[in-house]
Amino acid sequence: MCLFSYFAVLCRKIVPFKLADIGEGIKEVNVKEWYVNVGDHVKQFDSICQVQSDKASVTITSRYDGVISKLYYEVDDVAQVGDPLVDIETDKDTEETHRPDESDDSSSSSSSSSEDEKSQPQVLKQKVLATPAVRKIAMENSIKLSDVAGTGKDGRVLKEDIMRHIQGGAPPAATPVATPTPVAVPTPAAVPAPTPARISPIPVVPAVSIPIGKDKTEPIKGVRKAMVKSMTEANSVPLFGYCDEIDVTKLVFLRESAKAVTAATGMKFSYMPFIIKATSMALHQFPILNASVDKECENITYLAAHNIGIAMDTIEGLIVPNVKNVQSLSVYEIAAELNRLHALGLEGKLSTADMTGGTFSLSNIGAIGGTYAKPVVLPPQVAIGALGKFQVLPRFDEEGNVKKTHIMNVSWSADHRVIEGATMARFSNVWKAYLENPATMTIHLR
Ligand code: CAO
Repeated sequence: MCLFSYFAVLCRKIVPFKLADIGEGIKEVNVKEWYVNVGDHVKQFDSICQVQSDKASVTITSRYDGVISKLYYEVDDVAQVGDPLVDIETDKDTEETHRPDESDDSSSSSSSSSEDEKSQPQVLKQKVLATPAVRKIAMENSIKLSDVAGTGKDGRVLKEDIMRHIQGGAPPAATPVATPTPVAVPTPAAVPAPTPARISPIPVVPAVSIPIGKDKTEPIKGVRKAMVKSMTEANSVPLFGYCDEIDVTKLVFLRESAKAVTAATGMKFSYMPFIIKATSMALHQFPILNASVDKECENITYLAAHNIGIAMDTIEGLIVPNVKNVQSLSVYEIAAELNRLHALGLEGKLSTADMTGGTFSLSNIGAIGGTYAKPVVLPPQVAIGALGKFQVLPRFDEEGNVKKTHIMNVSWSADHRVIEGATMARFSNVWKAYLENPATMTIHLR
């Protein structure tokens, strides 16, 4: 060994790089994806790995320059806060320049895709970009990710790309990413004549690979483990259920116009932004439904912000991010925020802030199918609504003639310890009135 390398070895030190406290009382996380391998050189702020807690997905970034000498976990393993994630062989200089305001723990950043892409080390840029969930689908279907045309940011392979690959389709032309920029409203003549809403086909879900004739037991992890906890807690709440049918014919036509107006931005404009806004407007009259109760149900807090949680079906399981301060947002702003949450949710990249602080929830199970449901309130919230699918059905008009109508069913559940059935029914009537005559929502516009 030459004198220089001998000296270099002497100066190097192996530092166990620990998983820092992520906050929100999170004690453990699932390791979702490694961005480094043993032998890789990392710099401060380079991404080390992606971890998933029951609240959010977080990118762990390095605090040192050095060489990775050990990974403590495999993908899908559970890592405890405070335990080492990796060993990094650092040199003395690096150690002295590391971020001064932190202990020896790892640093974490709530992920936003753009930040992630910037901070990912060179090794990541050379491989096919995809979330672990997408990799799993590819593996289960014996598909090489490099054979799939990725339509996500920087060529990231999305779930839709895999599905399309399975079905043998070509990738669609690139669509611009939705941003909440103001839209030039076209003249009435430019808006195409309204047509009835189209219900999207149910996507093909790839089969979970279970060997034929053999049982398979696996640990419940990540988002599904969080569901075990939250639903067990929810089960202690006595629920009151209330259902109704809403004539959404006018809303269907309004949505078509909104879609036409915003089509140029590439933003998806579903029924949800109107439904979310109508919920907030009805909550104004029933603040007890936008409230939280303490564990023993001794106190109720009426909440100022209408942070409406939206149940989202993702490959990792059910998540409920929330649109914050709906009371101050326009329908357009709600649509933009919903687009952002939906995109991040499908990528498993929602931040802790997006996932916490919800005050009331909606579950659009009708996007998948069905009419009525039995939603479960998410404590400490006190109410939730489930929406059925929009259906074209015959109904009678005021003269007794049969007319073609768009119908959506709603199923409310409320914490019956603090919410009376009559309150839920009155709230539902106000909400229904807004949705059946969406023009009435505009009289509250500022
Ligand atoms: N009936 C008919 N069509 C519906 C619909 C409904 N209830 N809800 C949505 N659609 C339509 C949309 O309008 C859209 O149509 P276009 O392509 O013409 O624009 C299409 O279906 C796709 O909508 P979307 O699902 O992408 O968007 P969304 O804003 O309506 O819903 C979300 C977003 C996240 C709520 C939904 O995708 C989802 O995940 N729903 C499932 C929720 C769930 O699992 N609940 C159960 C919780 S308890 O386990």
